[in-house]
Amino acid sequence: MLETTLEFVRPAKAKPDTERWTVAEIAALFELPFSDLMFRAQTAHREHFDPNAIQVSTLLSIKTGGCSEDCGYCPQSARYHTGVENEELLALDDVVAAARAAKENGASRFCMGAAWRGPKQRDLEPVLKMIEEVKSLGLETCATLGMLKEGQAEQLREAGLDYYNHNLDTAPEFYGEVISTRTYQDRLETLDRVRDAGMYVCCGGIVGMGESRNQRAGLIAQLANMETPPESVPINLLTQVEGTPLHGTDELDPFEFVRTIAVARITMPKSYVRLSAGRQSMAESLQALCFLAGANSIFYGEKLLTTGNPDVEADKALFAKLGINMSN
Ligand code: SAM
Ligand code: DTB
Ligand code: SF4
Repeated sequence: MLETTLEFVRPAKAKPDTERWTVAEIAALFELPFSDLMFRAQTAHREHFDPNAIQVSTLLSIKTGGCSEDCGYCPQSARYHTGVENEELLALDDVVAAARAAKENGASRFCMGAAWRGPKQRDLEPVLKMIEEVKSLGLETCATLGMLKEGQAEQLREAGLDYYNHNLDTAPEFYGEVISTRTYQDRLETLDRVRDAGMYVCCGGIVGMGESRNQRAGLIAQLANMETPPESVPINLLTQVEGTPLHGTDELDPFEFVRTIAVARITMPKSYVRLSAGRQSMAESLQALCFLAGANSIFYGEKLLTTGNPDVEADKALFAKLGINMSN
């Protein structure tokens, strides 16, 4: 059974106590002088990765808007008036065409996102077909469809899904301020299902939602203390969308965002840390600091799900300036 303390919600499979990061230890990393923190992050990064290689994933919203959930940051919730319309599931041909274009632009992974609480069986069938087709193009496949019920992860795996994205979003004690329609434990259960089915886990969160530094440390602790930390850790900066409850939240100091990336890198040295939402509003210099802090993955392509992302030409130019290669 899942055990809950205020500070740490124990997943079914957590690291043994002796190997666990405490929230206090992680908070102490956040407190380091910036240069010392960056040095530690660089050292960890270079032990496990080519520091000049970045993995690129392209995202496509296969089912946009009209979501039943109340995630306070999300423009796709049907509860908020954000101008995002409730659309039908995309047709297979459109998804394949987008995946082909992503591959031509140099993406190695294609992520399909759906604004669902979780897939119903009749929703899953067409998505399985999409996964098969995208996989057959020679791309890695990723999907983010919400909570999975028993047996669904296995079906996704069978269809050729490599990664499943499901975020914890924030620390356990801040979570209730942001979402009420699903619990932290619900999320951990889906993550266990993904793991048990043999897929790679993509799991991270959002910062800049008004959480404290200690709560940012709490999110990182949850991720780093999984028995096997997620292979891919997206760190999203809240993209504030008018009409959502979190619109108008105080902006996070950019150095605090860089610190969060560095702390994720140090505590999860073998994971890909993805500089995710929020890149469009970041200067190139800030993105470069994030790469120095150990971010080695991005979303690549003009759109995330409903909001903007830098265009491919701008990213290619930035990579050329920094001597960064796109890795597989
Ligand atoms: N509906 C599914 C779910 O919630 O699991 C999948 C899609 S959902 C949009 C995927 C993730 O996108 C969320 O868990 C959240 O971390 C991130 N996200 C959504 N809106 C965001 C925003 N405005 N800014 C930053 N990240 C956001
Ligand atoms: C993740 O952690 N970030 C991506 C992906 N996983 C699915 C989504 C970001 C969404 C930003 C808001 C939008 O475009 O709707
Ligand atoms: Fe729905 Fe996912 Fe948005 Fe939450 S984050 S409202 S579950 S689409």
